[in-house]
Amino acid sequence: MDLRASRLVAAFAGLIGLALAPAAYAQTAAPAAPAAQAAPAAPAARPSRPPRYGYEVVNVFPHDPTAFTQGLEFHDGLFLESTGRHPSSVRRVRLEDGEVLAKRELDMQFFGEGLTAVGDRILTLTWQGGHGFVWNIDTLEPAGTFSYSGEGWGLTHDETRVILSDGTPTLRFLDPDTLQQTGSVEVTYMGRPLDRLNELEFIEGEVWANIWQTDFIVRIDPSTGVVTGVIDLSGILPDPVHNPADDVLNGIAWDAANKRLFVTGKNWPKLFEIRLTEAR
Ligand SMILES: [Ca+2]
Repeated sequence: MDLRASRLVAAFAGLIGLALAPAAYAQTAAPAAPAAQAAPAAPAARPSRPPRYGYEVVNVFPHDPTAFTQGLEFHDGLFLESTGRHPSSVRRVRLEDGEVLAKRELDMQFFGEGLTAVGDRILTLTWQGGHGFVWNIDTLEPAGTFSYSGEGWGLTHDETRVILSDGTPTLRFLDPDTLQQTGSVEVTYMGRPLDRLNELEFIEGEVWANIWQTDFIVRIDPSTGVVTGVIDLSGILPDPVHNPADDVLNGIAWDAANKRLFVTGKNWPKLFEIRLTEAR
């Protein structure tokens, strides 16, 4: 998916921008009531605009600038990271200096995508073809495969479910043992379906998702799919990137024990610990 048109950036930015401009919001008109009807129907409630957050950089760490980051998680003091393109890989990465401590490469036919760690297993996706891989979390030895329909983009998990994004507005829920789909939810922003949900992270009851090719992360209520907040990370990477359409924000990791939030991007030379600033 690194080859798609960057015009999609403008599409999402436009969607967010539209929501910021009340006059431009096109409400669906309620059907006109017959003239004889005494009590007019109440106007349809407009979905409220979710709060928008900024950020502060707390720490900056090195990140492999050749890592086309697809999935990122914090586990037991280090990062687990999956990368795309060819060869794709799954990695164990030291926080402090970005050193790749261990790496396994996928067969050249696969384009790596999202990652999540469940118990002693790492699960990773591939973009097209429905091939999922299971890895030993300590050794990165291959430990199995699984399959799914459609595309694979992002992965995370809550207490009982693996959560998968596929580029559409749908988040799928999988059984963590069988990796079979058990349900799904459609993600909406102000009542409209929101697609291009990419890297995921489950944080304190919410699913956070990078919107592909944008500087936005959305906060999703997984029970309803409603976007309850938008984080604007514009300007976080001061360095120039080789290819602005491809080298985009992607990678969210949450250190639950210490409540630290990390973000990076594809081929970014830096990884950031950030904290959110007040909603605007
Ligand atoms: Ca993640």
